[in-house]
Amino acid sequence: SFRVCGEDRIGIVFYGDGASSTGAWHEGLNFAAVQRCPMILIVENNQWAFSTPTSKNTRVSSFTEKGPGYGIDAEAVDGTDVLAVFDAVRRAALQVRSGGGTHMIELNYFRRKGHAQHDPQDYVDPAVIRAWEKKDPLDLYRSKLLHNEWASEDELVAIEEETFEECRVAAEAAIAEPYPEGTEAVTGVYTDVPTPHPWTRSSSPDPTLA
Ligand SMILES: Cc1ncc(C[n+]2csc(CCOP(=O)(O)OP(=O)(O)O)c2C)c(N)n1
Repeated sequence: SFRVCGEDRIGIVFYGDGASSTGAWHEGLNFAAVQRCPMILIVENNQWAFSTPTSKNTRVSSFTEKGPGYGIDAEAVDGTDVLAVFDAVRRAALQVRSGGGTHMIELNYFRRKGHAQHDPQDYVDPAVIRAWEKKDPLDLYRSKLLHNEWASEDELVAIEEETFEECRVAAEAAIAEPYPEGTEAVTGVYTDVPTPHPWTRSSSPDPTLA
């Protein structure tokens, strides 16, 4: 839609390793490639698709192998290294902006929490979770900033406090807002097709009309 609207913008889509095994993903990828969508696909390879390990999710050894089959360039990067991720995304963005079409980046790391709050992650070896604690991307980046004297402890604490406060205010504002109307969910999805209302069933269908 950015291209249709003549906007000089690119899209960045994040999805899980598990999501890349769904049919819709493959159709979407082909469509994006054929349309040369100005888009970066970022697959978060955190080694688990909910409770399914990567070994039972795919036969490829790297999720980057899925890109070339659709004509999409792909590269893998250490997802715990903030600067490496920044560099890969910056290069991909330059390529996409110069008309190179859709690009894929695989971030390799580990999901240290459950799939969602309801998931206690009891199918993962606790020793593995503990081992990955040492590779927390934010902790590693913080250490790098201090080690290279790119920032002082005081500056980092000030940034953390400011960010925490910004998030707290934003969260409170969001919680205080009224729920949107259901019909708003599809507003702006289509440009020239009137949105059918209601877009979901509000009552059970009449079986005599089936
Ligand atoms: C279309 C669809 N199919 C199946 C599911 C069921 N499902 C919920 S979570 C999940 C795995 C998601 O794995 P991943 O994308 O790697 O996310 P992560 O576990 O890393 O959060 C699946 C298959 C779903 N939510 N939607």
